[in-house]
Amino acid sequence: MPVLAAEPAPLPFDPARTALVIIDMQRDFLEPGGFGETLGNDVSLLQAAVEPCKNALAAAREAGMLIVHTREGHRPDMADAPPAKVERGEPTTRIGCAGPMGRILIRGEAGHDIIAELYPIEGEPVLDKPGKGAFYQTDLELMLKNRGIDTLLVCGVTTEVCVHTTIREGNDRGYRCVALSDCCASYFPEFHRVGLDMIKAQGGIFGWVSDSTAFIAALG
Ligand code: C5J
Repeated sequence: MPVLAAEPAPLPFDPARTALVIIDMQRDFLEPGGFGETLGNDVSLLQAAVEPCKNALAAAREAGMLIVHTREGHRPDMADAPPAKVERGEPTTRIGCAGPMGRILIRGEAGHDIIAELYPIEGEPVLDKPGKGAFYQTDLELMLKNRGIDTLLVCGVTTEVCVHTTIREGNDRGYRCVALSDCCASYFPEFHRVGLDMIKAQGGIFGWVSDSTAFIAALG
């Protein structure tokens, strides 16, 4: 069985029981001119994760692993958007408002879609999630159960929000969850660094941290 070099300890994993989960690599978060940049963020910080993610995705495809893509967003009628989520932030840049690439975080809008570099191919499920975690109000757990998955390699943005929430949710459900550090990113480098430290602290309190190079090397 391949062994993934990881912290706090190496992790043996069976590729047939491991899923690559790519969180919210959406145009609005990553592209210049998108919603993230409109809020004053430096999107180049997120762009740094694209190439490593591309490499991990290619290796996972080659290995025949389950690959799941997620998108954060809501129905156009916003019936699934909790008022407590919608009412935050400046009134003109809230969920559902007109943004540079369509309505912000609304399904079907250009900015809600996944960036071209990591676009899903046929057979790769795309989960639309209304929350930060990929398990909340989605059929992710059912998909993983049906495939006998026990390990999740998690990539995407942002490290401290949707990646973290997904890893915490997965850990509580009994999955071995690994953040691939160079495939994740944050608008706040300090949050990225500390977010990864938090996962692997105390003997791996809710997961492991590895990177794309170690993953590709483990697959041989
Ligand atoms: C994600 C967010 N994807 N930061 N969303 O992390 O609101």
